[in-house]
Amino acid sequence: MTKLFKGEREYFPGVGRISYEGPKSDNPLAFKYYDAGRKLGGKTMAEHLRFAVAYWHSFCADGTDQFGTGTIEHPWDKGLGGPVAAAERKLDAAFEFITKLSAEYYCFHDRDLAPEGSTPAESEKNLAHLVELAAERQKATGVKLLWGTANVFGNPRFMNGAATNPDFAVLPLVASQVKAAIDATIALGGSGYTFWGGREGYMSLLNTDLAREKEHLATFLAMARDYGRSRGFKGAFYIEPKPMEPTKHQYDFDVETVAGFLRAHGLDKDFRINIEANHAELAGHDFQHELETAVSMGLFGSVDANRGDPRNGWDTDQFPNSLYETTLAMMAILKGGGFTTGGLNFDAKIRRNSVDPADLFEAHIGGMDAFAAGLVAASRIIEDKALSSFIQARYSSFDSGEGAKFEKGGIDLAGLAAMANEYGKVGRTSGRQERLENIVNKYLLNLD
Ligand code: XLS
Ligand code: CA
Ligand code: CA
Repeated sequence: MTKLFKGEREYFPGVGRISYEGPKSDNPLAFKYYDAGRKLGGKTMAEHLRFAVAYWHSFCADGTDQFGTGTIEHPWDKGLGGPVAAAERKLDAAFEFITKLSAEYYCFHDRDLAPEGSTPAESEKNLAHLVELAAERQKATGVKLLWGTANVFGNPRFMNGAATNPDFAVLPLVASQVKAAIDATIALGGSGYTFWGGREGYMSLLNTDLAREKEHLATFLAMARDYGRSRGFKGAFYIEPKPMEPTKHQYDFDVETVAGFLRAHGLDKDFRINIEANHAELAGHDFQHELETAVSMGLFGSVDANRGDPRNGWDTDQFPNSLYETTLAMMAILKGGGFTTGGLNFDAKIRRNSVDPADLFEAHIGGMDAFAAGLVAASRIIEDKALSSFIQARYSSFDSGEGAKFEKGGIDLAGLAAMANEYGKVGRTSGRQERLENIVNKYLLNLD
């Protein structure tokens, strides 16, 4: 268990360490289901779930949207000194929050941790300074970095793209940020480094050389990979798919698209996929679909745990709360062998009218409980072979005889066609979807 971080000032007074009180507890600041040390299949809940707090939503965003200014006041933003001093206070607030929550990991963009300076050199200096302080706090508490990333989408200089910008002059600036963010990730012992291509896409094909931009992206990713490896980075590089927003079409559209891209450019050895639930929704897929697709291709890496709203088409980044969805997600993750470098990063934000500091705790507690419940249901479904025995039986005609021969590529089309008369009339076999759906619910109704 991590030690509580006590900075000079307490930013979340009145909230102590969040602990497990069980499903009957009425305490909004307690876990009802997430019991970090509880073991399932040889691993504790904490080891299975590897929860991370997202620095940007939790400590930087203030509720600003297109229609209004900030609503959430961060005490660490106010005080003496300039933006670096504010970043130092924010770091203390973050470590206080993360340790009170008993999360073990966090994730950041370079610009969340440290403010941009007036030159690239000054930006790098700011980041290096905050990294040094973060390393001290990590050491004092045992909190770890799940992954780092560079914000190469926010500044106006990236409005036409970052690594895919039509103007070469932008690329060195992208490189300086990515290089510094990789260095920061290595210095903090991060187990992953993420690329989310916020501006890597197009707004209109009328002004875009799509083929050239995709080549540039691959070249840049290979450069970043080579740099990280040359500096001793042993973790995973992740691509985070998102189909649209802010661009009309992003090159990292969904898992299948990213997998094709990685394989086409020989990047699939070093890169894995970081799957966000809300982005799956925007791509018109279920979260489970994206996870299963990545697992099926050996490319599963990490998860941005949140939810979207199925009734609208933008990235609402809400905290996950559906036990059904977390169960299906954990089934896919466990099927893939569970997390190695990755984890469940709450890339989620409280609503802009959730203005009390307690709201941030309650949001995370709900998300952690939802995934803990999903983990228990999923591991029992897997252990009991409640669904897998059906699936196995469903494909059993491929386990032996001509079916097995087909799977191995041992039959040609004419040979297969010649069997048509022998196989004769194929009967109707139920897919049993409703029964299987009821089975999933049965496990959810029997959580303890
Ligand atoms: C935005 C993305 C972003 C990445 C990290 O939609 O989710 O936050 O996770 O750059
Ligand atoms: Ca994300
Ligand atoms: Ca999102």
